[in-house]
Amino acid sequence: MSAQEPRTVTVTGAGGQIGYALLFRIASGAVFGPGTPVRLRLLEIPAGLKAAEGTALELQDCAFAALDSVEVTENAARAFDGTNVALLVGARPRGPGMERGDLLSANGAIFGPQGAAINAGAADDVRVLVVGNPANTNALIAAAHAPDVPAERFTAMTRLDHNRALAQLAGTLDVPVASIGNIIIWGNHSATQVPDISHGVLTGADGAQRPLPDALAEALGGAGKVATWLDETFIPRVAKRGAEIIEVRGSSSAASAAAAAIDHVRDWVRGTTGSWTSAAVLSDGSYGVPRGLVSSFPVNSRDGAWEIQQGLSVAADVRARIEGSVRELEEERDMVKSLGLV
Ligand code: NAX
Repeated sequence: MSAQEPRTVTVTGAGGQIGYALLFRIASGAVFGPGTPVRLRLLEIPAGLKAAEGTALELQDCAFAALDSVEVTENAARAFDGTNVALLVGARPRGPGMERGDLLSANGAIFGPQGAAINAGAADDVRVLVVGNPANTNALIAAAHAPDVPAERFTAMTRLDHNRALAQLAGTLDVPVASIGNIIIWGNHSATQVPDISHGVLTGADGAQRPLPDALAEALGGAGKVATWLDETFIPRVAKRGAEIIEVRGSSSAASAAAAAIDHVRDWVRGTTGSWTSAAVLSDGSYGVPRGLVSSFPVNSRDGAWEIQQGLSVAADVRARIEGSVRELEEERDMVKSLGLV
């Protein structure tokens, strides 16, 4: 691909709040760089079409040099035809009295047909990021309906959790976010997710690097304090940040979710350098996560493909948490299997 070749990006749920925060950044060149023209396809259901059309008008009014075209549609075949990047944001939220099975079933009715439409019409290099919850299992459902697309092209977003963890650490240590690297989110994008700082690295202004646990021990007053801080403050704060945002803001995370989606796709397409990041990708059995689940791992992106960072030691307490989160993913997978969705 030359830098100038137009790229087609499909965003589902384009009339929603994440869509509104996401589309302008894609159109401004934040994913592919300002030199690559972008064709946007906005997929919505009838209830969201007007909002998406309004967003499309505003996108035109931004006169972004990188924006080649915007099209709004409620037709999945049209939306995914020739698409290079599909951001599956629109999902069915959990309604009052809805059980997990009902939620998975309602989302199966969305992500199954969208996976099939991707299979039928997307570009050969299509990359899919599922944002809509339950994101990991929705990615599994979409992949199951796209047998001709390599399953590793279906990913789910845990970058927001990763970025939230970075922000908490930077605030606690009073250092720039960019000075922290190699933290990890393992498992499911849910309250069982496992933020892990044990391999984290802090780079000082002089370029010297030190282990993040050592820096935390110094800041908090001893290694024993770090363990308590991780258990009682850091992990719950990161895992429950979504609820905190809803409580304070009055609605769920939107701009930060959009920024994380941009980070995920940009790194996937253009590569990671230095630190690894976190993404929910197809498990190849690494770290004891059963093959075939879409689970969050430490990942690097090289030549347009995610690779799971290998060879990291995992402490017993972190491993126990990962097993809990993976059990939840297995339960979700078993449920969608029993519902005939995969
Ligand atoms: P909104 O309710 O604002 O927007 C969702 C939009 O999707 C609506 O306009 C709706 O009409 C549309 N939609 C529903 N079904 C569709 C379908 N079949 N095809 C196309 N469009 C469809 O939600 P928003 O705040 O934008 O959140 C979207 C999703 O992101 C939710 O599932 C939410 O739970 C999830 N999130 C995931 C995060 C993550 O880190 N993975 C974090 C943020 C967010 O909570």
